[in-house]
Amino acid sequence: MTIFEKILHKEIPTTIIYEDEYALAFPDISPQTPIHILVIPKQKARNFSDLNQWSPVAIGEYMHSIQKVIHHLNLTDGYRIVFNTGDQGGQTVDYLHAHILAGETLGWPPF
Ligand code: D5M
Repeated sequence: MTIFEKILHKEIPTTIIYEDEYALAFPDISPQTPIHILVIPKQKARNFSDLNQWSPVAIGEYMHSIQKVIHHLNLTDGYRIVFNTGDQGGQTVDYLHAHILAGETLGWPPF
């Protein structure tokens, strides 16, 4: 079981920023920006590519939850959403998660 599934099953404590039927949001343990929140789906997926096994409705529900987290955080000055995917994408935890990065002006390109 991945660390994020343990968080989802409340086996590892975290600070819950937002939770609904479809997703859970909590702070990244190693923040890269002043605001750095992770949003994981309650339905299991290894990464963004695995979403091809989900229905469009289920994908929409997860995206809607991410949107609600952003609304809850009141990120009126902007933000970035990142899905690191696979080895070259920099994914280190094999459970789908959206990074929400905010709180300062972000650089581009991101490498
Ligand atoms: O991002 C995986 C992210 O997960 C990375 O930024 C650290 C974070 N992380 C790892 N363990 C925890 C716990 N226990 N709580 C909160 N955040 C955590 P990736 O896109 O896979 O590189």
